[in-house]
Parts: sequence; C-alpha cells; structure tokens
Amino acid sequence: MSFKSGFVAILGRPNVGKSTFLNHVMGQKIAIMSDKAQTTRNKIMGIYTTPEEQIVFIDTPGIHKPKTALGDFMVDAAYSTLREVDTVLFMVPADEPRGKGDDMIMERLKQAKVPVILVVNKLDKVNPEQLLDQIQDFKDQMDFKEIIPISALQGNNVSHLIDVLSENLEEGVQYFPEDMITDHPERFLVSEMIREKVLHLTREEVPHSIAVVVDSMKRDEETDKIHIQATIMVERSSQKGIVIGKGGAMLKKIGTLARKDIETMLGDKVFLETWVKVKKNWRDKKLDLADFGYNEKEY
Ligand SMILES: Nc1nc2c(ncn2[C@@H]2O[C@H](COP(=O)(O)OP(=O)(O)OP(=O)(O)O)[C@@H](O)[C@H]2O)c(=O)[nH]1
Ligand SMILES: [Mg+2]
Repeated sequence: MSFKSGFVAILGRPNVGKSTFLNHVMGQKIAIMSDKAQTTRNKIMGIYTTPEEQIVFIDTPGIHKPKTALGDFMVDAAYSTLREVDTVLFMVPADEPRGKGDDMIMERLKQAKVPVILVVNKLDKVNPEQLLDQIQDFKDQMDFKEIIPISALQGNNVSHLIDVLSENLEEGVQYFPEDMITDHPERFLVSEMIREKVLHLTREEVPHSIAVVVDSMKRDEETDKIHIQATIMVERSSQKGIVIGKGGAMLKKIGTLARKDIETMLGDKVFLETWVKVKKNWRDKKLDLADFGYNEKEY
C-alpha cells in the first residue's frame, strides 16, 4: 500500500477546545490550554505519523474581533491556513449556541475551496437531544463534508475523527521525519509553558497582556541541569506587581509549576529563573511583536 499524507487546519472561535484536541491526538502537550479566551497565539503544527500515513495538524489562534496588532496577527495566522491545507476542521462547542463569530468564520470557509469537517466538541457537556439540535443548526448554515461530535477532553470519538481523516487522505510523501512532532523549537514550547501558568493563575487583562521570552537555555555541567532564563513581559507596572506577587510568591508558584511541565517535556532536570519586565503597550508595537515571536510564518 502506498503512503498517504495531508495538512489539516483546526479553526474556530477562542476556547472551543482546538488545542485540547491537538494534544489529545499527539498524546502530549505541544499547545498550551486554558479556560481563558485567546490562549493560542501562533500556528502550531502537530505531526501525526503512522507507518501508513502522516497527518499534519495545524492548531490556530481562536478567531475573534481583534482589538490590538497582536489580535490582527493572530486572526491573520488562523485564516492563512486556508491557503495551506487539504482539509479544515471547523470546531464549535456543543454547549454554546451558534454566534456571530461562528457565522463570520463560516462566511470565510464558504469562500475557501477546502473541504470542511464540522467538529462539535465538548459533547460531554450536553445531552443527546441538545447535541442533535446543535448539529442541525450548523447543518442549515453550510455544506460540511462530515459532521463529527467529540470530547477532546475525554477523548470520545477522537479516533473516529482520525479514521475519517485517514480515509480522505490522498497519496503523498512523508513531509517530516517520523520522530518530529512539531515545527516549533524547544525554546518556544518552554516559553509557552511559562505563559500557560500565568494564564492559569491570573485574571482579567493580565493573561492577555503577557508575553514570555526565553533568554537562554543551556546545560549546567556542574549541576547537570538545564538552566533556563526567561523574561515575562507585561504592559503596566501594576501587572508586574501582580505577576511577582506578595514577597515574590506568585512568581515562585508560576516558576515551580512551569518547571515541572518543562521537565516532563525535556525529560531532564531543569533550573528555571524568571524575571518580569514592563514593555508598555507591546501588543500594539510591531517591533515588540516580532521580538516576542509574533511574526509571519507561512508553511
Ligand atoms: N468539558 C469539556 N471541556 C473541554 C473540552 N475540550 C476542551 N475543553 C476545555 O475548554 C477550555 C479551552 O480549551 P483550549 O483547548 O485551550 O481551547 P482553544 O480552542 O485552543 O482556545 P484558544 O487557543 O483560545 O483559541 C479548556 O478549559 C479545556 O479544558 C471537552 O471536550 N469537554
Ligand atoms: Mg488554543
């Protein structure tokens, strides 16, 4: 049998479970997750390889009405995948009614000449009747190639979705080596894991106002640990106070939790040092955005 391959984008509003799905398929955390909207800010590849096939998933930032240059970058990044993939997974939550955001995305999907599979996620949160109503409502809006309900969190029906994608793959080359799981370097994943902890531990505007940059990452021969130095950027000095916390307690908590995740990912002991720095309005400054890793990336 010949080898099959293809690119699949995961698109949808913020918070619907796109990254949770990607991580479930990959069996490890390559995209951070949180209950805050707009968690993912870059396109993130998850490369799923078996002896017969390679499916290259692209997780994308949740599509929303942008209010900053960072928001523009995120939404552009999500839509840019429409030119790069063979299939789109349009993900919607089972437990929230269709909204303007969904309609806006569907308008774009209709114009793109790519087959779209509707993935109704979070099926664990509704009863079968609610699920059927949700499916019917979306079915009335556009033609989907397939409609598949899943729970990305619990894993229900995810393997069925993979089977459907496999059946629709065309013959093709293996684009990436079988041991490669993502396109981003370890430094990116490290910075994201730190950002995830800040998202989990802070509220309101703080999660949206931070960026994390890894300044250095190298093995310390004496302690045999990976020594990582990272800076958490905030937009205002009041936010710096929040991230550092009373007597440094918050920053310590962020560091401890992030270190554990980073150690699991690297399979190595880690010594993590973090600093907090104010960069006024960085989300609207093109140069800062580029410095913090938010610049164009085409596949
Ligand atoms: N109950 C339930 N919760 C889920 C499911 N999938 C995801 N979630 C939760 O939904 C929230 C958002 O998940 P993410 O994977 O970060 O969502 P996302 O679509 O990547 O969000 P953005 O990156 O902001 O666009 C998290 O709190 C997840 O735990 C599911 O199948 N069931
Ligand atoms: Mg995400």
